[in-house]
Amino acid sequence: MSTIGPESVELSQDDLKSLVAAELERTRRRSAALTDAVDDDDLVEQHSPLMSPLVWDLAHVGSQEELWLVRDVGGRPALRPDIDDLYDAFQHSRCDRPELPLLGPRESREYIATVRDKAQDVLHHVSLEGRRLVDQAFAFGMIVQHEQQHDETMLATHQLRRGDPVLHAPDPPPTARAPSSHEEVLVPAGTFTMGTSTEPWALDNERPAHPVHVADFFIDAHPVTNADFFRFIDSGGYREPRWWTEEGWRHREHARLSAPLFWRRDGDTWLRRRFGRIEPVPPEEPVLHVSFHEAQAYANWAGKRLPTEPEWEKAARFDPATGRSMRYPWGDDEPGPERANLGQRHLRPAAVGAYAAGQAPSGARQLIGDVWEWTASDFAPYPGFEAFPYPEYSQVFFGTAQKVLRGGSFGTDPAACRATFRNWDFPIRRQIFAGFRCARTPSREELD
Ligand code: AVJ
Ligand code: FE
Repeated sequence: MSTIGPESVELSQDDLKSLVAAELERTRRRSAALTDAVDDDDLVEQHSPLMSPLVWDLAHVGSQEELWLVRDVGGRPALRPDIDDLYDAFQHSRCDRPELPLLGPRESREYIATVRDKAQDVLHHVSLEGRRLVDQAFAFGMIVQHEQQHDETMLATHQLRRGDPVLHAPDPPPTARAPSSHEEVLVPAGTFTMGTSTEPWALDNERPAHPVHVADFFIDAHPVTNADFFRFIDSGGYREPRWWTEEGWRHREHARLSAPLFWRRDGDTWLRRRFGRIEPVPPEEPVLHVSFHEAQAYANWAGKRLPTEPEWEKAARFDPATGRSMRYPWGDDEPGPERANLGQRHLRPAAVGAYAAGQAPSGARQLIGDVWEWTASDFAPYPGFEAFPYPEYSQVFFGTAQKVLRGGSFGTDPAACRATFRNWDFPIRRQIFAGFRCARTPSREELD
């Protein structure tokens, strides 16, 4: 049986409820680990104007859980209607949150524990039939994913935080063979099914399933590595406006970008800071902490481009043998440690060439996990999109301001990651665990 989502198989209500209860608890252990790792002063401190204090994320996940599970699904009275506004992400920007009269660390922990007890009680008593919000435990799955998304945000706050290391994890398994940096795979032209109408916990922006025709394209077999990026830097990539879009170059100049975030030059080597550790940048790892603009400049320099969202998804889940789109590159089974680097099991991406068991039919690897991958696409609704259950999750972000990222990072939990999952951010952002791979359109001769 699944340990992450209910899949599309029929589970009894009791089995589905035990699965949900376990997922809620597993997720809470991660939130606790991320917030217990530092002291109270650290929890209320703002480590970067881009981020909330950790204590805000903590109470915010409880607040969303109260809103959706306790009040809406459960129809129970509000616990703390007085704090709704404090933890409404649309009322206060991240940089203003430290000034709010937030719950302190102890109050926040008590609040989320009280909400959780009520939510588990609601789960125990509710019928998971008859209402779209609870069908296949959707609202519970949404709240699990929401907390996991904030856990990844808190992990990004940890990465920005100064001071000695407080998080620890083993390194990913070593890779048997380092692939060449020019490996690409050809995905032949044709129609595939993009998005999903059947994945029970898929969010509104992943729906509905719809056919998309994609022309022939090449896509890199693995993400662009630090070694690749050294070459871009060494050949003047950050000094030459011709590789950048106008908007990208303006931003590069304004923000004075000259290397990925957290990198520092030391003599003739690059060092990076990673969760409080200073270390040489490993050449064989996917490049991390680059903006969309840097990714795009690199791709131009390399004579390539970023993949569109349909290209990325087709390379990641289309199986030409059956004509089906799968839940993951390797099939429909849940991710495990041998298939993908997810869930903060490691505190870094794995070297490229890793996770042979996670390879897609296209031949591409490491599509799921390791680093989020910037795509060329704006965040837009699929044909037939319907906001559900609230427009503030996706709909208000549709437009040209946000670029889509795919695939999840080492900090993304499996519950919040699948081949249809869509993430988005501003093209200047670098604190997220983002890298990229390139694509290109084949020439006539290459297709003959
Ligand atoms: C999907 C990661 C862009 O964190 O901004 C969390 C998820 N939405 N709370 C974000 C989200 C509401 C969202 N991203
Ligand atoms: Fe949120």
